[in-house]
Amino acid sequence: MTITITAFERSPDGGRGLARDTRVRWALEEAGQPYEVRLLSFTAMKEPAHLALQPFGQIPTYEEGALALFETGAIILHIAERHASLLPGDAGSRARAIAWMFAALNTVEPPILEREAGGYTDRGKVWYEERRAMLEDRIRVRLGQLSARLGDADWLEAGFSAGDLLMVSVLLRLKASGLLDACPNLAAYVARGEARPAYKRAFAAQLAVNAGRPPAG
Ligand code: GTB
Repeated sequence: MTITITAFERSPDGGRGLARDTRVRWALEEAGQPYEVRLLSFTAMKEPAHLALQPFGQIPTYEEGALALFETGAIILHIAERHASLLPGDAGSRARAIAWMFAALNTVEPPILEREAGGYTDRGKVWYEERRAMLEDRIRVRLGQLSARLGDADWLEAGFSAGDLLMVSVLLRLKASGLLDACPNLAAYVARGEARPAYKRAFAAQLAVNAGRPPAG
């Protein structure tokens, strides 16, 4: 059955792989699952046809026959549940990998998103620097905790899973910030994720859409 995802027609990041279709592309590549992409303008994302798939007018979405999904966590869990390369078979290990998926999205990503969003919306406000410093402290705390847990392991549990896929995707958003430098094992963890052939294919596919085009916005 054909799988179709949606992505920005022109990503604001100019193809740096930060838009969330990249994580879905990565999961599909790990699963060896071919997929098609429907590119959307910002206008089309807010039109009824897309809102029927994604109530918040965002990308990515996932369509597979009669099934339409939104939210990258749900999409990646759906893919992972069907592919052993993304979730272990043993029930306990599987539950642990899913816990890391939630940890990436609910515990690690929020302050990272807040910092990033503030960079667009809050610059020039009198409290901007103070808030940014506070958010960076929160990020440092989470990175320190994650770094302590990862230690010198390659992945968060016994082998690579959808939990690592989401955690690396979240940490990638910090690459340009320098915040990962304090935790060399996390920087190496991110590099290990980026070195996976499936990630490289996903990154190249989104870059092919955006290369040579100026960032939107
Ligand atoms: N919780 C949802 C999910 O995980 O699926 C969040 C989806 C989401 O944030 N989608 C963003 C979107 O559609 C694109 S990925 N935004 C448009 C809108 O809300 O109107 C977030 C994103 C966008 C751009 C960059 N960038 O250019 O660096 C990075 C990340």
